[in-house]
Amino acid sequence: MKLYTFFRSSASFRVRIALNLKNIPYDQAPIHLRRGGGEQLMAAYKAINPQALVPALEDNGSILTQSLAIIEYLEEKYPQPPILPTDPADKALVRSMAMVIACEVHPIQNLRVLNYVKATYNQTDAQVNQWAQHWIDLGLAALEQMIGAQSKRGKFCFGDSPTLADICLVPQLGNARRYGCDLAKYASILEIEKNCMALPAFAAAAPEKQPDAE
Ligand SMILES: N[C@@H](CCC(=O)N[C@@H](CS)C(=O)NCC(=O)O)C(=O)O
Repeated sequence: MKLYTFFRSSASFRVRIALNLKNIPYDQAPIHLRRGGGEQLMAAYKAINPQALVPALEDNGSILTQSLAIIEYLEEKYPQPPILPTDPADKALVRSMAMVIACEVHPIQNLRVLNYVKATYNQTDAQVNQWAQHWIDLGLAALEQMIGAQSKRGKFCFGDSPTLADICLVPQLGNARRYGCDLAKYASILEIEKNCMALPAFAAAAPEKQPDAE
């Protein structure tokens, strides 16, 4: 299995966590998102992922893109340990928490979006950071409320073992700090992050632990 990844990419971080949780060995093919204008934009990588985004996973000659699709593929192929609950309502809840991050927050503070906002609307770095902070804050506030509102909260977003929700949440917190968000008001989220990072699967997937880390 080969993961096209960038150490600082939070979507790649998600897949690295899932691979580690399931003890799946894999090789890394680093794609630098800034070097030379961005290796993701080069023809060689666009042949792998026409969206010019990391991650992409190569397995048995197939190339998979979109971190959530990749993680669900891993969940089906390697069901142990599970990262989704079995009850349909619980599963929908975990997916909805994951999607707060993956569908609503992350896409609008992604590198290409921020670059576009900056260049097209002539914004300063401070203004662009403010944009990122706004959307991250909105999502984290909702997630903090969702975590507190359900009865199955344990050490993690849902229950006492990590799920897809934690896999999406933890990498997003790195982005939140990078853009200067104040996380102190999210007590549950910070406690969950601490519990996740105590697990080797999360710790080993962290950006600074990757071979391409700068
Ligand atoms: N929805 C995609 C998002 C992938 C994505 O946005 N990746 C970012 C890094 S976290 C990227 O490759 N950005 C390159 C760019 O913005 O040019 C997924 O979950 O895989």
